[in-house]
Amino acid sequence: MSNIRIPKSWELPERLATPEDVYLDRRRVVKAMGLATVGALLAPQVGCAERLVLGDQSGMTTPAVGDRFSDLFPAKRNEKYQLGQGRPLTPEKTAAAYNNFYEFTTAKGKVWQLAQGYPVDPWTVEVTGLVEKPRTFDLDSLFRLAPLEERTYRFRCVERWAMQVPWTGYPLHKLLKAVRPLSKARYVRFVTKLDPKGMPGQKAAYYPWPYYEGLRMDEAMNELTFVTLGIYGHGLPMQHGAPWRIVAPWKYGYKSPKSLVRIELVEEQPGTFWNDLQPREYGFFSNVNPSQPHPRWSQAVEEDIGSLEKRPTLLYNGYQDEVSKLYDGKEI
Ligand SMILES: Nc1nc2c(c(=O)[nH]1)N[C@H]1C(S)=C(S)[C@@H](COP(=O)(O)O)O[C@H]1N2
Ligand SMILES: [Mo]
Repeated sequence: MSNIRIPKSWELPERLATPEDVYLDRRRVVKAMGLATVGALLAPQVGCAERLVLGDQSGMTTPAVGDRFSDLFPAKRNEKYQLGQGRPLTPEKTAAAYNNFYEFTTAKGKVWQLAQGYPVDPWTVEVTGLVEKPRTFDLDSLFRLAPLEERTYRFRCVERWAMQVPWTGYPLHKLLKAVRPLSKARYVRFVTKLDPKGMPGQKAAYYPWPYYEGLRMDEAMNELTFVTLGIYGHGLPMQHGAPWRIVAPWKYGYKSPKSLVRIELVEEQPGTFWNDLQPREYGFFSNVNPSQPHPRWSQAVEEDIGSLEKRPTLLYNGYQDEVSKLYDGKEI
């Protein structure tokens, strides 16, 4: 749990309150700059001009692991995972230039530049806790643990933007089975990279770094939950969470942590970064649900970051066939 006091949303004028952010940050900005300039700085996050990518885009989509695993890409597409309803694939550069990765910056349009060149090789992932065979994976054992496949998934951020991208990887249950979970293990806790020297956003000390997340064991073992090593047919560029991340496409995007270094199998429900910061706004389960509004905005509609089309949000982001069996409707 963090000990920081987060000012409540009613303590700031509504127009300064932006999604998935901490008001303390705003207050500092307001104080430092004076109110007049703040409006321009805090462009609305849904439908904003940040998506226009200007200037030099070289390296924007380059895999952070370089060509080290290029023999594994592109992986064969698993046709079971269709976008449905005529949804188009998001253009690669649109997805690459509009990111949430607070370790680098809260400015979505700048993450790719600040993240570019971040070193991810060597990298290790410790899988530990309530398991028979705790194990530390290096990049080779992680990338080569199971055959890679490509899946096109819908992806929905709690801030209402949505995209459709092809991820490459394998189901998380393959990684978890390799360490033999004990029956006592009921939750999985994910811990990501801590490096305030290399990740400029981690200098913002009021966030409880490193970013951490969690899933219930049955959610982690679900076929959809994906160890994600690539996107658009190649390794992940840094801004998408290289060298690897989780993708859980029926949940809001913050449940898909990037750049993981440790997985712990635990008995009790673990804390999560956003739930600890703003428990009123971000639950543990955080399943996409059009009829469960966020305290500050409706979730009924989403906006596609590629086409800018607005469309109805789908329960479980459209993955109800795969996941509704996990829930009794009370989870938030
Ligand atoms: N480590 C880490 N993982 C993270 C985040 C973050 O700030 N740090 N942001 C989350 C949020 S809010 C979203 S919407 C997705 C965005 O993924 P993308 O930038 O690849 O689209 O990453 C998630 N994973
Ligand atoms: Mo998000």
